[in-house]
Amino acid sequence: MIQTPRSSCLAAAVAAAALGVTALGDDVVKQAPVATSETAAASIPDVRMDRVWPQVSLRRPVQLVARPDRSDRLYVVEQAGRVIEIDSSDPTATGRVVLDIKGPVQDKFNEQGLLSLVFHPKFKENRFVYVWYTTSNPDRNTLGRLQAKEGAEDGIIDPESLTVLLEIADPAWNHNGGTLLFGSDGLLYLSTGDGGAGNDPWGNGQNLESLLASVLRIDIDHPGDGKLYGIPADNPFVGRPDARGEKYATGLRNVWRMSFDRKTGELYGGDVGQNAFEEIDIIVKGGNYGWRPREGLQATPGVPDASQSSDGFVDPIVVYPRSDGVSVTGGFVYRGTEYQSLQGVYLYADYEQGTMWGLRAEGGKLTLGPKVVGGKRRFHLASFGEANDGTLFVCGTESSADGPGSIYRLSPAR
Ligand SMILES: [Ca+2]
Ligand SMILES: [Ca+2]
Repeated sequence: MIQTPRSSCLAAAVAAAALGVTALGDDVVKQAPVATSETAAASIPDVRMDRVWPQVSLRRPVQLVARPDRSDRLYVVEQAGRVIEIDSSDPTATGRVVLDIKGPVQDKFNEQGLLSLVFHPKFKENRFVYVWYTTSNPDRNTLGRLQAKEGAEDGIIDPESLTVLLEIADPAWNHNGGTLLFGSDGLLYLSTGDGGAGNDPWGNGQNLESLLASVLRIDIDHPGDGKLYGIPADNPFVGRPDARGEKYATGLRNVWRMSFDRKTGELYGGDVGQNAFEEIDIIVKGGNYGWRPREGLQATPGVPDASQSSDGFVDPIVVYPRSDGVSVTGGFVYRGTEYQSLQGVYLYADYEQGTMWGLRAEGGKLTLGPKVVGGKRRFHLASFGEANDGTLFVCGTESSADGPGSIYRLSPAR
């Protein structure tokens, strides 16, 4: 059953009512069964959320990352500037603090803090991790590198090793991106926000000389030109005097979460909207995603360069309006081997409403969905996370943005 984003919430409520389930109650939102004529490969299953590691105490968890060389270790980023390590083989794990950089991290306003962490693909050899955070005096968005310890202190990340690799002046407290990822090309990808405020008042979205409102791609292993990183020669704007070579894609308002599809290498991003539409984008090299002239597929009201036209802009593969949510949390394409029915489904959610959707796409085009697959009412779904075996999790807070933090494991509902 294909549902449009606009109708999906209502359809979910109707379907839940038909099943005798209280729609949008505290429990996982139940869905009507998919049509039996659909094959597993061409359908989208409902998704259940099972609470895991309830004894780990978390404050504002915003990301869950797998340690590449230890499949039994998950790292959870707390927004204030801590990282909690969980022994994922132990259901009664309590977690341990492996990093505390609350000092340099500025966590004053809702969208500030330690926002992302990524392990170097060769972490086992070099012990490097990278962090993206906001800092103050003056306000900056910052990419830092840290090193983890070995031996008896294995897993502990040394705060004294913090080295700042890149800083971007930040004109406002909101819209700070951002996800750090390594591509299969070994390069570091980073999403930045447009700077903040409303209507992109500094015009960063369409300014190729700004590192804001972008996905950046840099070579962390080969520094050069007086920087602590290198610029890949095949980045799309390299050699242009009117553009920053770090830019990989532009015209993005605030990609909070993005991920690579392990199988296809496609980069999926959830670009948080302003007053009207949230969007999911497949982010390609040199792509311009239209902010601020466009929000989703519409001309942005109240800006001088508003444009309905998609000329020169890459359209999102999915948008959803304010009636369905207010802040998109981009997720992952499921590529684990445990659940065949979820294979190839891209999951994403709304941070405020806790609704979760699934879709299928091929070659950058939507092929099925989106469909409401579940979620949890009043759960603030900050991030999805992917274990080394492809198992997907979500983390967030209960009841409010400052409520108790929790983690759920995802699986097909039946
Ligand atoms: Ca900002
Ligand atoms: Ca856009």
